[in-house]
Amino acid sequence: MPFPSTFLWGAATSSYQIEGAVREDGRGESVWDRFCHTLPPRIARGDTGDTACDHYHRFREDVALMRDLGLQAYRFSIAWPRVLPEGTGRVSAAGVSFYDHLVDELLRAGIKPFATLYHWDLPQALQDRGGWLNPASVEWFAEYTDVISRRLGDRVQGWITHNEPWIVAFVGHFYAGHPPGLADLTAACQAAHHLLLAHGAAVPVLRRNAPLAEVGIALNLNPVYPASDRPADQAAACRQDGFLNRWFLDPLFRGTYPDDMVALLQEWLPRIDLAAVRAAAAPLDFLGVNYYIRNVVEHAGDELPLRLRHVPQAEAETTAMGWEICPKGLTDLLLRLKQDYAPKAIYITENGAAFDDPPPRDGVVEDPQRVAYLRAHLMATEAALSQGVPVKGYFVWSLLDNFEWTHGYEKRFGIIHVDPVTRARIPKRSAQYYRQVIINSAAHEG
Ligand code: IFM
Repeated sequence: MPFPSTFLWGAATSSYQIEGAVREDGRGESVWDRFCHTLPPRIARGDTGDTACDHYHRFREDVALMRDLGLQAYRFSIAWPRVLPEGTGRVSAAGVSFYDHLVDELLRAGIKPFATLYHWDLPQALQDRGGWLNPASVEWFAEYTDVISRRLGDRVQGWITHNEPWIVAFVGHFYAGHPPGLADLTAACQAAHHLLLAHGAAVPVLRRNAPLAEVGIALNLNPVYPASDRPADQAAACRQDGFLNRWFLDPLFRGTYPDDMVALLQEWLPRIDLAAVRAAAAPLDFLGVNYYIRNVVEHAGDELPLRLRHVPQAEAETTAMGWEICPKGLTDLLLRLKQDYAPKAIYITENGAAFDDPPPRDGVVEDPQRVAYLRAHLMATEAALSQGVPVKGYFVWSLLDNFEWTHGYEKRFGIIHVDPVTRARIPKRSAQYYRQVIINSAAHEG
């Protein structure tokens, strides 16, 4: 696979999924701490992120593993409640120091730090003030961005404002699957709006505090295909694309919400000044693409608001999450992004798969399905690259087996196995494969 020598090879994680140490060094409570500890249990097996991968104590070991893998970049997220335990105001020196040390350790290992500001662990103190439904969340986020980027802006080379704001808005406020656990479409649209405005407020702060860094956002994007060429199915696909993809892409790249979706959802948008979303369109250095699945949809009667049904693909291979494996969807998505939005650059900020791996044997975990998955998706990335899509790098999700939100530790996405009891790390065969890809890519350029 002929990737350019400048192509950046990385891996990604997030704070709540790996750090643990949730009550140490003055860290404040996050919405995920509260969600995990609220009865009845909403997480598989009653798991929590209390200890997770214990990365807070083992980060030096983890950076050494990254260096052994040949990683060139590492995408991690910053836990807002570790930095500002109450969400605003008082800064925790110990919390900031943790990220300071992590960044220095990465740089010593020759690995570029990419920091995500918000990967879902909102301080509970801010949720108690309305969370993303409070218009003040825009200023809260700008304040937090200022505090942490002043401290790390001289060394962190890539900044990502939000990770998957669609999930925060809609899974958190409409499907009730994540905190704050609401089932209210109006609230979800308001949360999405404030997330977009918060992104728009954070970008100039990052420009000021980290003038040499690249700044972007990471979206979960799903290419959507109609199940047939019937006009009703095509319209359903267009609606689903509007809901999942364009609701964020259009504000970020055009400064407006998509007209067709505003018309469809207007009943749920009463308190939103839609025009204000132009503030989300601050120019970005890159778009982060998190790709896992495509959607195949058909029209499903007239129930509101989206009027569609997902059509499972009978022959398709799936991951342990039940997600169809469709590398071609990634190529299609990248080509479409270039054509419709022309981002300056794209990083694949997440891609990877959970499989039911066998236990370690003789110091390795054999995970041939993950190797095949990665190979196919790297080829799909290369196919887009060779057609002119400016993909600059790839971050495998994930470096470590970690806390997969409501699935707890049952679903394992890591290229490094983490023992659930001892937390010992064992690189899987896929880690060896990825290491070889990185070596070959460098060799290719001579
Ligand atoms: O684990 C998550 C991650 O936090 C966000 N993107 C999808 C991953 C797999 O579900």
